[in-house]
Amino acid sequence: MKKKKGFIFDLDGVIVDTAKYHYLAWKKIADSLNIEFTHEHNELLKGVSRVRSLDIILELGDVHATQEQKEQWLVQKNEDYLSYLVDMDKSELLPGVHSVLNYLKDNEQLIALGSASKNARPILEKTGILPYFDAIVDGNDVSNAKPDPEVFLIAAKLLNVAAKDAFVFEDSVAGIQAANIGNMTSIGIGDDSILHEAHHNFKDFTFMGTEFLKELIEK
Ligand code: B16
Ligand code: MG
Repeated sequence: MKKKKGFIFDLDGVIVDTAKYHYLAWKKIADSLNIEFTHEHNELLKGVSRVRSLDIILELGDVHATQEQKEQWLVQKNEDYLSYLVDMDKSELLPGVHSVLNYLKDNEQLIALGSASKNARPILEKTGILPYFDAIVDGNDVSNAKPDPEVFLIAAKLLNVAAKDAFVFEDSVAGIQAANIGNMTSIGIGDDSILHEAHHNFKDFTFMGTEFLKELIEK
């Protein structure tokens, strides 16, 4: 039998579109501080940790704050963000996600999550896809943010696959760079003009035929 391959999924922007909820929660903080925060600004926060996201927003408004104040905003932001997730269910899975997971499981491949989010587990539970994952690596497990490859290296290790047998699905530039630095195959999900460093790119999973997955499995 051929060696199993490792398929590593980013969460936000690949499995679910939580960026819209992150945006709403950060916007409340930004508004209260009179900092202009647009959807374009929100792009800067994709794949970035919660702590770093707050720093970016404060830098946008040239606002300086004590550590204590920052901690308070971080708690407030997360509570607000979690309130948007309360009603989350499988209807929030991005197009094609379920079919890809099913195809990989039907073909006995290994699946991991590689996300910067500390809220990853409840999102996988709510959308009903937790049982598909052989390993979960999230913001609670890493100390270095993407483009550092740490999150994907840990995921590959847990799946017991070599970097050359690991395939990473990512929607952020930093995530694609992290996969490339880790010597893995990067597959951009989204706009190929933004994700041009990826080895392969698809607008979303519905554009990725099973032929492509078959090729990766048999590589
Ligand atoms: P949390 P990903 C990332 O998820 C988001 O893209 C990013 O916007 C967010 O700040 C980060 O998770 C941390 O999320 O506040 O839930 O810990 O794309 O790496 O799956
Ligand atoms: Mg992402």
